[in-house]
Amino acid sequence: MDLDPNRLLIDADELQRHIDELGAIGQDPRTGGLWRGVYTPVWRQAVDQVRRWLEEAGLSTRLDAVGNLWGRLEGSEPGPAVLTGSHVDTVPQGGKYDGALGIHASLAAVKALQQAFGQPRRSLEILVICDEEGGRFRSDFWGARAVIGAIRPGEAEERRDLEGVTIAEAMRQAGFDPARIPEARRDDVAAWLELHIEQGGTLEAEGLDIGVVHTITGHRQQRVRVYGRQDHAGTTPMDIRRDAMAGAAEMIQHALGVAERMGRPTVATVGRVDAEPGATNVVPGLVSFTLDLRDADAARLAVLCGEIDRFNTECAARRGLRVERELFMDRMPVPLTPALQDLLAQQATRAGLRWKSMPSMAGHDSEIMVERWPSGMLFVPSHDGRSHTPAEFTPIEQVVPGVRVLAAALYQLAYSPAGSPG
Ligand code: HGY
Ligand code: MN
Ligand code: MN
Repeated sequence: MDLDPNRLLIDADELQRHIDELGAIGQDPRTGGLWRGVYTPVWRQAVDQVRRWLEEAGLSTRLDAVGNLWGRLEGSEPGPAVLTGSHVDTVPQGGKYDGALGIHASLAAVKALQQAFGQPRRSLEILVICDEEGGRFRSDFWGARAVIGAIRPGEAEERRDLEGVTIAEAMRQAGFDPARIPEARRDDVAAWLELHIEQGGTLEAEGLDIGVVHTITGHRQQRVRVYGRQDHAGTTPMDIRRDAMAGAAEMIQHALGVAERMGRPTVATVGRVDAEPGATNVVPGLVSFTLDLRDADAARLAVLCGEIDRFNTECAARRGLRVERELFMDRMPVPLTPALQDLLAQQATRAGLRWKSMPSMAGHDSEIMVERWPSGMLFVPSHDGRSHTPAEFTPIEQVVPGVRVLAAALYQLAYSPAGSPG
């Protein structure tokens, strides 16, 4: 049976309440920005709050071995489950829609389907992913990689936060056992769908309601360490210094310049710089900076990364410095499942919505899920194209159409006899 997405009852008031209530957990009162790093007390507070909402909706819940939260609506038939959801963690000073809106939308969609059609044929699960941003450990889609079984042995002991705490230690402090990480792997999944804010300005600028994501950008994240010679700021003449800051500054300017010269959609970002010893009157001996490099085209991404690596080596040699690179993430562009793109587009059309097929310059858990099972993503607009900032906002009247499309696609996958995810 073909479902008219506009006939589903979506509770917009409850949606807005959930956005605001979860959006208050981990909020900085000075800025309104959110910080929910994985395994921190506020992260746990947020997970517990969502768990209560899932249970109020009648779903059975569980936390898996890495702290992903699952809410399950049992299907009438045995077999693989249909998953939907997004991540509960945030970047530092983040907004209340990135990740969270996918969780709220999944819950609203499942509740609307349950109310209208009762028990699904296939089990429907909402997945609240523990860590997508890598904001605390630069952990490369930690939660989603655990679900597909792609966490390397020993990785939890290697990755550290800025205080030097390993993921393994943080897991134990939060009540999880790193030795059980492999138990988080799922092998009984039919499909994954994720609703997310666009985080860019295309949909709003073009007056569109829905984005259907065809490709998720290629993405390299690294820390560059520049070693020089620590010296006195007053007595060391400029011409004999081996100044790590002078080298790092030249490298940073060059990296940003390469992306500017390559033009859209290529991007390069230096989000953090640290200097040691970090005193006003000391020439730093070590400067480290993070580099986030992206392009939706693999060849362009290779040019960007290659040019930057070559320059950093040449600049260090010229200035008598040593340069090292620590890679946190190195991912090629990822196409999402065509059959699920078609399904989302079909539902958006059926709902009378204006939609377009588009790439995502943001990384998402869907790029990990699609390694193992059919996966699709839909976007709702971001006001002013802003995200990763407390200014992040999507008016509820632009959220509800996305929930309708998500619900209608989930209906096809989990209720309709024809629902084959492709
Ligand atoms: O950085 C990203 O694109 C995503 O928010 N993790
Ligand atoms: Mn994000
Ligand atoms: Mn996100």
